[in-house]
Amino acid sequence: MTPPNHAIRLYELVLADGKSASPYVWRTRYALAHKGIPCEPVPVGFTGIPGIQAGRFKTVPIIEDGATSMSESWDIAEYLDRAYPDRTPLFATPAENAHARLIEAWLMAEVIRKLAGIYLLDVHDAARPEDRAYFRRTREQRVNGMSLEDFTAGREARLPQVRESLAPLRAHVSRFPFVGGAAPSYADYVAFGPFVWVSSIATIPLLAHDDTLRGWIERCFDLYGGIARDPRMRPLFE
Ligand SMILES: N[C@@H](CCC(=O)N[C@@H](CS)C(=O)NCC(=O)O)C(=O)O
Repeated sequence: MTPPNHAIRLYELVLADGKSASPYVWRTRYALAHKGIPCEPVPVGFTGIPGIQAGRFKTVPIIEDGATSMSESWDIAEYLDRAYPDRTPLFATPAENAHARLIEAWLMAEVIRKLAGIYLLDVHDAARPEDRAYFRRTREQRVNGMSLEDFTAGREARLPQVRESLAPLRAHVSRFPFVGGAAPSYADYVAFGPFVWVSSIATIPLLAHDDTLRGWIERCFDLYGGIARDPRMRPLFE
């Protein structure tokens, strides 16, 4: 099948300054670029999501491709391979899909929770003003009613733990240029999304200046013409 002659519409979660911040949306942006499929980004804030297709979807990314629309980043990635099988595959084998899911499971269990304890208030402060009350209410519910201020208090002292939690990724990319080995794979996009997210909102850098993750992070930022690079990004390294 030839690539679509239309762009796939992608709803992106944007901050007050217009930057797209969601790590899940970034997976999809990279997935589309990987397959060489044009993308038409549509900015939306947290409170704008229920206004898309009469509230059919709860989260972004959401794509619209002709008559097909869907949310959920994994469903989207698998759909793209099904719908555009002649484009570079995201998952050349079922094992690639399974391995990328392991990367996600590790990140969710070991890294993302720790990142939330450092950056949740920064996300609130960077969100569109009209989204802040919603963000605060829903996220404070998720952390057992703690205020975002209390949840992130003393965060500098927890930076060493979150840095340590990235050790498996560090070990892997000191051996291979990408999580996928010689070339970037969907597992790279899953692992890289949180770094774009942090760069979008961080008021303290996540990583030490000499962190060996830097090479891989810069390689990911450079992919596909530097789609995630943005002069408004905040420092990721001390
Ligand atoms: N399982 C979903 C998760 C997506 C997700 O959590 N998106 C967040 C932004 S990072 C969202 O849309 N949140 C909407 C809300 O909080 O109301 C996926 O993989 O696409």
